[in-house]
Amino acid sequence: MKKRLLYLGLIAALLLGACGQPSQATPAASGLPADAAALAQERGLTQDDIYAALKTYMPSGQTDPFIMFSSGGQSGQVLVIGVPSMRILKVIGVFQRESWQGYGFGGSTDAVFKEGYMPDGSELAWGDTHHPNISETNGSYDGEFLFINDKANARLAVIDLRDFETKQIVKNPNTISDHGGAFVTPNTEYVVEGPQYGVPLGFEYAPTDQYQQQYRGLITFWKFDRLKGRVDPSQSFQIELPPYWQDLCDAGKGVSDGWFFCNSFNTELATGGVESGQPPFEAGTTKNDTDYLHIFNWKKAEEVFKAGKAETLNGMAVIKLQTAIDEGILFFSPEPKSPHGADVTPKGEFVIVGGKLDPHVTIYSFQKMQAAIAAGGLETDVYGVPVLPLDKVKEAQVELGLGPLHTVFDDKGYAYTSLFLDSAVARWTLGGDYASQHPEEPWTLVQKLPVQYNIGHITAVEGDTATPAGGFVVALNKWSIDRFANVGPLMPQNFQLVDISKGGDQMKVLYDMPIGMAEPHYAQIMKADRLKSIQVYPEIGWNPDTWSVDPTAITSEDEARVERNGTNVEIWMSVIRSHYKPEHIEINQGDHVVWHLTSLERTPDATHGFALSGYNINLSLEPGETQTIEFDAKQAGTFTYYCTEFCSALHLEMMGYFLVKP
Ligand code: CUK
Ligand code: CUA
Repeated sequence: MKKRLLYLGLIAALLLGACGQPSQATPAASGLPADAAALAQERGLTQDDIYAALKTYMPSGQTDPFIMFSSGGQSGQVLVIGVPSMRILKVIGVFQRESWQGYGFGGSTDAVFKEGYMPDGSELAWGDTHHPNISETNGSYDGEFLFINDKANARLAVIDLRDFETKQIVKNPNTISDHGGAFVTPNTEYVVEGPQYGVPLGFEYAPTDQYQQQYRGLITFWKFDRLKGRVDPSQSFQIELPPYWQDLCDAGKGVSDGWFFCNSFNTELATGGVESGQPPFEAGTTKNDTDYLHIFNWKKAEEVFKAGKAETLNGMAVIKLQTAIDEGILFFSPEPKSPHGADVTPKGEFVIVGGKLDPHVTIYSFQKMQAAIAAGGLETDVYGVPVLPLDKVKEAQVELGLGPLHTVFDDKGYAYTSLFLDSAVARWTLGGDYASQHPEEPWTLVQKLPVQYNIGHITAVEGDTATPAGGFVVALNKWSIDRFANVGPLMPQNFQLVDISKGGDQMKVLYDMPIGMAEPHYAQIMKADRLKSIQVYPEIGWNPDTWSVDPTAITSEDEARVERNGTNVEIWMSVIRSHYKPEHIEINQGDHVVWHLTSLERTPDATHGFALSGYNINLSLEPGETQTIEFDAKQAGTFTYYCTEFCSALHLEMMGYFLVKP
């Protein structure tokens, strides 16, 4: 009994604490059922567990204050997750077809998907998404668009956050894999696709013994046309780079706006070949003590491109390496042991680089870079790129632990770095202007919080912008091992929500969220009130691709009809609870079919599906949406079409016959 009272008191105290204002907490605290305390006791929940539960629980009907956009890794998707409840809100098909969204199964999104095929038209049906980036205005998320790269095939996708649909995929014509994308400049002038593995430009054939002469790195600045909501390849440009493996990138902002930074590895120019007695890549690429931080003046590159000093290769403007050197676009600076990550601090004055085999993060000063460039007299690498000496540009090095990878920031002057080998989140203090924000010494480690296990990226609420919001960090852990029920040898990843609301060494793990589809790399967390998404399409007949009323749409059931012109059959179909009109379509085998479907619904969430069995067609028709499918009726027989969304009590009756006469 005594124990029970203790628990009750504890929960009440926690509730009061969690709500801040004791006077406002009365309904929950005073009416707390005794069985809650009994439950806590029965389950053996600790004080920390109860605190974590109260921090993350979202009562039914309440929505999360933050939205996380996570890459879906090799599933080619984007995951949308509410924070702090860690509930999945949506899975967006990007580089793979997503039947639940009707993405890539017959409607206008087929064209989006096909845009991303190889230059010769070969199909690419999957992708490896790494880094989602929300569009920014003045260095802060504006909630309008989301971009993500496909590492596997060097592609970039544009998602419109009005309806959370993928609107565009561009295939990079001059490289075959990418990594340091998709990173936006502070006003989303460009979406940058950094490279990864060196290949000859245009991924033409060249033997690996020609590596130094013929292989190259390449960074792409895709121009974003915000009005059209699309990338404009004709206004985009690339910069040829030495064939080091450029890795993670970040855009300068604030004082460093106009500049761009990428870490790299393999300055050894290793080409592998373990099977013929060469050192394997893992050894060959880690011989040198340093690799090169790549420092780009992208405003200068833009000027050079606009002045016509770029060459055209496979339809893309490429600023050649020598031009980049001559024009002062590209500089290097040494980075310690197997660097990873390049993260710009909120005001833009420092770049932080991790080191997979170095226990430090290295902090580069943008101001010192500028001074070193201005001073001149720089040595160059073997390709002639000027190298800024590390001791001239280094602001500090902080020893954090083993395997520092990525760094994000909060509103209290702390930085948070993922430690892969240590399986920990390091909280440390920034110096410079940030020093006044926290009581601790600048540039010192404050806390190492164990996470489970092997954290890759780390993300914080608006933690990579000019205006970090603090509150939470999410550790994107690669291994989960023993954290969840055994679902076989392919185990989930583990997202761990971490409370960073209190200063000093008081970070705490709050919640484990299994990710059961692939390996997310990066995620961004945005304040939910920045979203301007729509609930229903603005007008009946809306084409989500053109973002306007489609000329083929109908506005009432009276206009539903079938017209035949020779062997061409055109169908105008209305869709509303709970019937299609027409319900019979009778055609001849071999006819060419153009089928327009319009949802006449105006009620939020009154979505209908349209599955045409045997023809590999499935649409999702959201309220007001119009879609057109086009195909040849090759198979004769009796086919059914039906609604795949449980839209009403008579949803099962929402069907029709597609009769194809032999
Ligand atoms: S990389 Cu995955 S942990 Cu692709 Cu951003 Cu560093
Ligand atoms: Cu419409 Cu089910």
